Amino acid sequence: MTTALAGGLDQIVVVVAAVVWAAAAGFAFAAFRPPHDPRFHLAALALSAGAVVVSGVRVVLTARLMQAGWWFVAEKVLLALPLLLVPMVYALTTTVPALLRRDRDPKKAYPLILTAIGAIIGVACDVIVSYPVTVSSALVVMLVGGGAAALAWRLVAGGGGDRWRIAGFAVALTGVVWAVSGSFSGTPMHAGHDTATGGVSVASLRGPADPDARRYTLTAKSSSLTVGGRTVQTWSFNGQNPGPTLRVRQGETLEVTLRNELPGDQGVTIHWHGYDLPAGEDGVPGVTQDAVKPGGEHVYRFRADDPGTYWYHSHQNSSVAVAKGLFGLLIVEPAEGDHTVAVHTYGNVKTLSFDDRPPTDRQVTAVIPPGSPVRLRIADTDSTPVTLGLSGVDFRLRSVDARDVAGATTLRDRRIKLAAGGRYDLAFTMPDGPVMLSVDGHPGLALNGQTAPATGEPLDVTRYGTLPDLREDFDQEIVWVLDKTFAMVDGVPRLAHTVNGKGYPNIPTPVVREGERVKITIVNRSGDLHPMHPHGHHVEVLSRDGRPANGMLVDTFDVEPGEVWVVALTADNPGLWMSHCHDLAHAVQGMEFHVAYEGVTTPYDIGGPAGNHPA
Ligand SMILES: [Cu+2]
Repeated sequence: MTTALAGGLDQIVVVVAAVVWAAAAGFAFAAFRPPHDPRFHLAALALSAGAVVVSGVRVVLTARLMQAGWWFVAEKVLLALPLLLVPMVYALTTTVPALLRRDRDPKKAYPLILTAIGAIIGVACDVIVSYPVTVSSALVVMLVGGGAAALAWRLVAGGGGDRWRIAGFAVALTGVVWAVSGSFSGTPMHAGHDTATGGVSVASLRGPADPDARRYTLTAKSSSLTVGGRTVQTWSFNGQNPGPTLRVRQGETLEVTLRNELPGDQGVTIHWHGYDLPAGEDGVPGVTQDAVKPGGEHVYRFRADDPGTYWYHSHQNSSVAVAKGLFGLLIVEPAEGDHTVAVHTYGNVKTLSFDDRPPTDRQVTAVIPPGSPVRLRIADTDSTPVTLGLSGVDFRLRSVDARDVAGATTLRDRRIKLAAGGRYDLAFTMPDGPVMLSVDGHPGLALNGQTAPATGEPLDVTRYGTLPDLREDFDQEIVWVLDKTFAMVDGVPRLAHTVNGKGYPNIPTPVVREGERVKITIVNRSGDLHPMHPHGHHVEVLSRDGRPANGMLVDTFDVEPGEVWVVALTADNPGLWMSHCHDLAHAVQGMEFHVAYEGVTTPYDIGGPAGNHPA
C-alpha cells in the first residue's frame, strides 16, 4: 500500500470511527435509561464491536504511515490515538460489561461517550493539526475535548445545576478562541524587515548595466485569443499569447523594459522562472520590487551565463495573471536548430504553442529536414503537470529545468511527466520517418507526418542518467511538511495549503548563510500534488521516497502525495527569495514562504501602496 493510499484511507476511517463510536454511545445511553429497550443494548454492543474493528484499522494504517516517517503520524500518535484508545479500554472494561448485565445506570454510558468524543477529536485533529504538533494545537484539542467531556458528564449524571454546563462551555470556548488566535498565528514572513539594521538591501542586488545588452520591451496589455472555437479574454505581453520568446546568447546581458498598459489597478512584474539571477531582479512584488502599476515601467538586467530553457511570468497576483497569459519563454542559447513548445490552458482550453505560432488545441504540424539536430524546449506554463511522450525516434532528455542531465541515455517511445512550471529539453536527430510529441496522450506536435503517440513506460526522471555518489555533508537542515489543514492565510481562517502547519505569511522563514550547503526534506502529507519552486536557486535532488536520485538540478519539482524528497540547496546567491508551490492556486491558498540570507533586507512591503501581492 502506498503512503498516499494509506493516508487517504485513514482520512475516511477516522470519520467512520467517529460516526460508529458516536452511534454506539448514543444507543448505550438510551439503553441505560427507561424503558431499557433490550434492542438498544444489542445495538450498543454490536456498534461497539464494529467500532473496535474500525479503530484497529486506524492503528494499522497509522503504523503503515509511520514507516514513511514521523512527519505523517505525529498528531495521530501524540493526540488522536491516545484520546481514542485510552477511553476505549475504559469503555470495554466498564460500559460493555454493564451492557451485558443490562444495568440501569446512565452513568455507565460515560466511558463510551468519552470514547466517542475521542473519536470525534480524531477528525478535528485531521482538520486542524499538522506537522509539527505545537503545544498550542495540542492544548486546543485537549480543551475542546475536556469541555465536551464535562458537558457529557453533566448529561449522564443529571442535576448539578448549570455550573457543569457553564464550565464545559467555558473550557470548550477557550479552546476555540485559542485555535483562532494562538495556534494559527506564527512568525511573520518578512525576516528581511526584522534585521533591518545594517546588512545588504535586496534593492542593491541588481544585474549590470551593459551598453551592448540584448534589449527587449515587454508591455502588459489586455488582449483576446480565439482558441478551441471560443474567444478568451487574455492578458498579454506585446499583444502576443504566449508572450514573445526572448532569446539571448550565453554571456550576453539581457535588458528587459517592462511597461504596464493593463486596465484598472492591475500591477505587474516579471519573474524569470528558473534563472538564478541577482535577487533584486527576481520580480517578486513586496520582496524584490514594488509591482509596476498601469502607466509605470521597470527595467530588469542580468547576465545570461547559464544556457537553457526558462520562462518568464508576472508574479503579481500570479494565479490570475499567469493563467490569463502574462508569460513567455526565455531561451539562453548556444544551441542551434531548437524549437520552443509552451503548454498552456487559456480559459478551459489546453493548448500547445510551437515556436512563436499562436496557441492551438489542435495538433500542430511542422516539417524538419531528416538528419538535422532537433532540440524541443518544452515548458509547462500551467498550474498542473503535463505528461509528454515522444515516439518515432530515439531521443535523450538532454536537460531538466535548464540544467544538463549527466549521462543522458537513449530513450524510445517513453512518456515523461513534467511539473507545473518545469522545462524539459528533448534532443534527437530528425529521422526519415515521422516523429510525434504527445501531450497527455493526445497528438500534440507532428513532425514530418503522423505516427502514434508514445505508450511506453513513464520515466522516473530522478533516476535517469548516471547515479553518482552524492555529498551527504550539510551545514543546516530544513524540513517542509506540506499539508492541507485549517490555518490563517492573509489574516483569514480557511482550509489552506500549509507548510509546517502554517499558511502565508505565517510560515517560518529559514535563514541561511552564504556558502552553506542546506539539506531540505520536503514531505507531502496531503492528497494534493505540489510542484515546489524555490526562487534564485537550483536544488540538487538527493533522494525521492528513500531511493537515491541522480543529483539532477531542478527549480520546480513535483512532490506527489505521500512522497518525501530530499534535496540540497547551495547558498550561493544572496537575497530574499520566495519559495512556493507552482500550482499557483495553492500558493494563493497559503503555500508560499521565504528563504532569507542572513543580513539581507528589503525596503518593499507586501500590500502597501503598490498593492504588492507575490502570490
Ligand atoms: Cu501545491
